[in-house]
Amino acid sequence: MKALIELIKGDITKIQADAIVNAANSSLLGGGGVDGAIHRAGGKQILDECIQIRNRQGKCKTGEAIVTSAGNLPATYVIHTVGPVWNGDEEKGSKLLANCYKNSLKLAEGLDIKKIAFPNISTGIYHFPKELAAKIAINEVQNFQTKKIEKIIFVCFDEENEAIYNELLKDKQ
Ligand code: AR6
Repeated sequence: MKALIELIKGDITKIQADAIVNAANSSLLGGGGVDGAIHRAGGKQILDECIQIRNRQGKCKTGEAIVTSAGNLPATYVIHTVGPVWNGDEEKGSKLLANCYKNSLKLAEGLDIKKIAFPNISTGIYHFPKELAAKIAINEVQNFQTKKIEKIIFVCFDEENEAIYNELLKDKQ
């Protein structure tokens, strides 16, 4: 089965979904951008769980994902994944970004999640080119075979990403 794809413009902390994905950094201790917004809106519970995970298994490597509860957010879980910092190496960066989506979806599948929302990972502070990032995100989500996930939402915060996703998804569904 393949999940339905939806595009929303807005703030991912407001999304009612079983899981929202966070574009974190490997420290798992929070930061700016969507990471800052999620920790601010979700409260201390999320950071406490991130610290416990860090103490157990160390930092989160680029492309990998871990899960916490969602504190005060309307979602049930937050899946934290670490996108690549853009350094011009398209091949390596693309693989790592694809891993973020793959590993987040695998985690979600294991948690019986029906609805999951993604931000545009790496396209802010990490400066990954937006169009390339969108192509990778859509490709991974469309190729993901699932028994559980019914809907995958791309939450675009900025107009540029929204326009890119709109254009790329136009002919697809
Ligand atoms: N809801 C949805 N999307 C958002 C929100 C929001 N509330 N706020 C920003 N975005 P970024 P990165 C979009 O910078 O590039 C942090 O410090 C934003 O417009 O949040 O993966 C982490 O701790 C952009 O399209 O994440 C890391 O150190 C997208 O989210 C580093 O930034 C990703 O932008 C990660 O950088």
